[in-house]
Amino acid sequence: MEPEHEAQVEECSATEETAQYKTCNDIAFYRRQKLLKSGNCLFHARLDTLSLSGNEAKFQIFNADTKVFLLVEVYSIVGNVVRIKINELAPLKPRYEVPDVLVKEPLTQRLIVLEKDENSITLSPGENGPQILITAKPFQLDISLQQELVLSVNSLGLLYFEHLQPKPEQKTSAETNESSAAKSEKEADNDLGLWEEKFNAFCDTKLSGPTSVGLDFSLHGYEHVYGIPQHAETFQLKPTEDEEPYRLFNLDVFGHKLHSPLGIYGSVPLILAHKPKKTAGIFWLNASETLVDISQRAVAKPLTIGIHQDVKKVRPEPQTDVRWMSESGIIDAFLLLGPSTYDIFKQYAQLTGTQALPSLFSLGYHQCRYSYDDQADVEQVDAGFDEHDIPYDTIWLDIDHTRGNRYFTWDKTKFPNPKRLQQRLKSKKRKLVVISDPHVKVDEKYYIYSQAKARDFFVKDSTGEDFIGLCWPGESCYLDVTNPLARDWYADQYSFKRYECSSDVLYLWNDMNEPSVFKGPEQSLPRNVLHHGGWENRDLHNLYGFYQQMATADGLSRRSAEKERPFVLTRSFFAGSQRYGAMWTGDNMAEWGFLKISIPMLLSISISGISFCGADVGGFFGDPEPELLVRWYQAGAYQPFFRGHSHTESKRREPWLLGEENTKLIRNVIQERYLLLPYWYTIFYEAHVTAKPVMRPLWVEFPEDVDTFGVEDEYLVGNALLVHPVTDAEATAVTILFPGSGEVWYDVKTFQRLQARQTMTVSVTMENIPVFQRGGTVIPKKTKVGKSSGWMSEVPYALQVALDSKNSATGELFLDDGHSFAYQASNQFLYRKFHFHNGVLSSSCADDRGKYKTKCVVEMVLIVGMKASPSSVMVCYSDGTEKVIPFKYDAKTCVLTLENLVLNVGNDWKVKFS
Ligand code: NBV
Repeated sequence: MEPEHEAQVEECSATEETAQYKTCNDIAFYRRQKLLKSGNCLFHARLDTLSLSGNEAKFQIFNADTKVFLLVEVYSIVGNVVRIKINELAPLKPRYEVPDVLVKEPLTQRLIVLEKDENSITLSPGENGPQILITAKPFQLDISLQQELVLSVNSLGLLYFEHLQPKPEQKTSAETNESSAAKSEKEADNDLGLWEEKFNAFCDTKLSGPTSVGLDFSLHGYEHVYGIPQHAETFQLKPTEDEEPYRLFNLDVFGHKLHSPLGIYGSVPLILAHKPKKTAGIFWLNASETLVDISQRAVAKPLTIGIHQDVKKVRPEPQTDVRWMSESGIIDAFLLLGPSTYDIFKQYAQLTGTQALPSLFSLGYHQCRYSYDDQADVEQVDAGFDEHDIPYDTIWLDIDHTRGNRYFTWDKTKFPNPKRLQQRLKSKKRKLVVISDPHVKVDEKYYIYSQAKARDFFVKDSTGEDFIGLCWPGESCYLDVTNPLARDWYADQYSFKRYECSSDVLYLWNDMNEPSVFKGPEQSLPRNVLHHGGWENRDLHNLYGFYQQMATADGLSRRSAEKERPFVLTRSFFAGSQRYGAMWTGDNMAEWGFLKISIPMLLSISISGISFCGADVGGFFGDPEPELLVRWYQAGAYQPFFRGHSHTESKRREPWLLGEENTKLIRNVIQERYLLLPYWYTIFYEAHVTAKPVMRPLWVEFPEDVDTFGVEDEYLVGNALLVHPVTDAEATAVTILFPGSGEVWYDVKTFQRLQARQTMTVSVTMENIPVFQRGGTVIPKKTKVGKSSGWMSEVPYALQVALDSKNSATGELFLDDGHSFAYQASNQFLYRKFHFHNGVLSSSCADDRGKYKTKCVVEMVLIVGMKASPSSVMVCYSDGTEKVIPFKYDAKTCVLTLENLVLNVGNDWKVKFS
C-alpha cells in the first residue's frame, strides 16, 4: 500500500518536561483506603453459605458497616497455587476482570472440607496439598503447606471493597438549602474524590464513582521481599511505613529519579518473599493503578499451627505484611506457595506463560540512536562496525525515519530507498529495527488514521468522541489495542503487503505505550477515556503496552505465516509481556548511578517472569565520559538485552568514537558476548521451557545463604556465570561474595580458582569486569566471532568445562536454526548434555524429540580446574572408533586444552582422560 503524498504538517513542539506526577496523597483512593485502620475488620464470613461445586468453593462475606455482601471464591490450582477472588455478590454492573493475561483457565482441583467448627472451616484438595483455613469472625484466611503456615489473608483486617453505587442526585445548595455543616461534609467528600478527583489542572470525573479494592497478606517467617517492578529502586523491597507506597501505574516519567517508588513505564503485580529454603509469592491480578504498602515486624508464633497449636510455646518470627490497594476491578489474588524458588517461577509461568524464545540475532548487540540522520548515516555506522571489527546484529531507526511521525511510513528525503538499506543489511546477515508508537497522527490523508477511524478503533473521550491528545506528530488519536478487532487490524499493518518497504529483516520497537500523552494528566491518558466494552482507562491502564506488544508480535508472526519468530521491544509492560518479546528500562541517564541501578532493576524484572530485559547502554540522556561508557558496555554485554542508545542531544558515541583504547575495550567485550552466544541462547531456551530466569539474583541459586539475600551488585547469568559489573568511577577493586559453601569459582580470564564461601576484594583494571565460572558447569561457546550472529552459524564450538570439588561438571547446549518456529512445529532442534565425571567428558542427547541436523562441530575443549595432567586423552566417536589425541596442560593454571577436534554437536561421543 502506497500512502498518498502528504504535505509536511507541523510537528508537535511539546516536550515532556512539564509533566507532573502524583505522590500518594494526591491519589484519592489511597486516602480513602488509608482511613481504614488495621485490627478493625468489619467483614464476617457466612460459613453457612459455603458451597463446594466442581472445583470451586464459594461463600459470602458481609460488611457489618455498609451491609454489602461480597462473594469469595477459592480455588486450589494444581501445583501449590491458591486463587482467591472477591467480588460484589450483586454488583450494579459487571466490574473489570483482567482478560488475556492468564495463558489459560488454570487447572484446578476439587476442594474438600477437612475440619469444621462454629467459626472456621478448613479446605484442602488432599493430603499433600495446601490447607485453607477460613475463619468467619472476623473474616480471615490462613494458607499452609506441608504443615507450615505460609501466609494469611486479611489478618490485619484491611480488606477494602467499594461497592458500585448509583450516583447521588446533584442538587444545588439553594435546592437543599445547604447548611454550612453540610457544605463542609461535601467538601470532605470531594477531598475523598468519590465521583470526581482533581490533580493540578486536571479533573477526573468517574463514571462509576468509587470502585477501589484492597487486601492485606501476611507472609509468615519472611523478611526479604522482591518484585513488583518497575521502579528505579533497590532490588530488595523496603518497608513503606511513613514513606510513599510502591506505585504500579505505567507512566512515561521524563527524567525519572533514582531511588523512587514512583511507578515508571511498566508493571508486574507480583511480589516474591524468600527465607532460607523457601519462597512464596503473591500475584495480584489487577490492571488498574495499584499501590503496595510493605511493613515488617517480629511476631511471637506458636510452635505449630492449626488446631494443634501449643500457644504456650512461642518463638519470635519475622513477618512481612503486604497491603495491595487498587483503584478498580475485583480482588483476584494468586498465592504461590512454592515451596522452592524454582517452584515459584514455574507456578507463575503456569499462569502467565514463559519467556518467548528470542531469535538468536536479538541476543547479539543492537546499535540505536534517537535518531540516525538518514540512510547514508545508517550505512556509515553499519560500515563502521566492519571497519573496527566489532560484531553487531541490528541497527535501529527511531521516530525521525517516518514521514512526520506517521508510523509505517518513511521519510523519503532521509531514507530514499529503505528496501535497499534492508537488502544491504541482509547481505551482511544483519537486521533493521524500526519504531512504531501507538499514537496516530490525526490526518485524514494518513491511511493508518483514516482506516482506524473508519473502523472505530480509537480510544474515546468521556463524551464518546475519539480522544485527541498531543504526542510527537501533534494532535493524535490512540489505538484502542484492548479491542481484539483493533489488534487484529493493527497486526495486519505489519504484513509485507501493507507495510511499505518492509522486508523480512525488519523488526519492531513499541515505545510511548504507557501510553504517553503530552500535557495529559501525569503525561498519560485521562483515566475516564473509554476503551472497548465501555471500560474506563482507569480499569485497565496498565494493560495498554502489553496489548500493543501482543498485536505487534502477532503481526510479525503472521507476516511469515507463523513461521518466523517475532522480535518486538516494548517500553511498557505487564504480567505476561514475556510472551511477546523484550523490554528495556526506558530513559536512563548517562550517570554512574543509573548504571548501578540497572542491575537491581533488571533483577526485579527478571524474577517477575520477563527474562529478556536490558537498559540503554551508555545512558539515554547526556554524555557519558569514556570510562562510564566502557563500564556500561562491559555490564551490558552480561545483561540479557544488549543495546547502545542515545538521545538526540547527546553527542554521537558509536563504539569507535572515543579513542583507540576505548574502542579496543568495547570491541573486546562485544566480542566476548558473541563468543558466549551459544550459552545465552541455551539459557533463554531454559527460561522458555522451565521458567528459570536468565539473569538470576544469587539467592535464587543459593537459597539457604542468608548473606546473598541482599546482594544486588552481582548476579548470575544462568547458573554458571557470576558477574559483578564495575559501577563506580575509577574503581580499582570490587568486593565480591563468592556464594555456596564448598563451591568453586574460576576467573574466566585467568582461571584463578576461588574457594567459596568467601567475600573477597578483587582488583580490577579497565580491561574487563569480574566474571567467574562456577565449578561444576560446562559453558558452550563459539571459537571465533563474525560480523554478526548470522555469520557465526557454522563456526565451531568450544566447551569450557569447569570442575567442581568432586571433579565433575555438567551443562547443556540448545541449538536450532535460530529464527523459526520449526523447533516447536517439527522438532527441528537439538538439546545436548555435556557431562564430565570420573575423567570422562561425554556428549549425550538431553531431549530425544530433537531432530535438527547440523554439521557444526565441537572443535575445542577446555577443562578448567584439572589438578594434574593426564597421561593420555582418547576420543571415542559415535561409530565406535577411538583415537588418542594430543593435548596441552598448563600446570600453573590447571587448564587442559584440546584443539582441532571434530566432534559433531549432534552426535554422542566421549573424551577419556587417563
Ligand atoms: O522515540 C524517541 C525516544 C526513544 O529514543 C527513547 O528510547 C524512548 O524511551 N522516546 C522515548 C521519546 C522521548 C524521548 C525524550
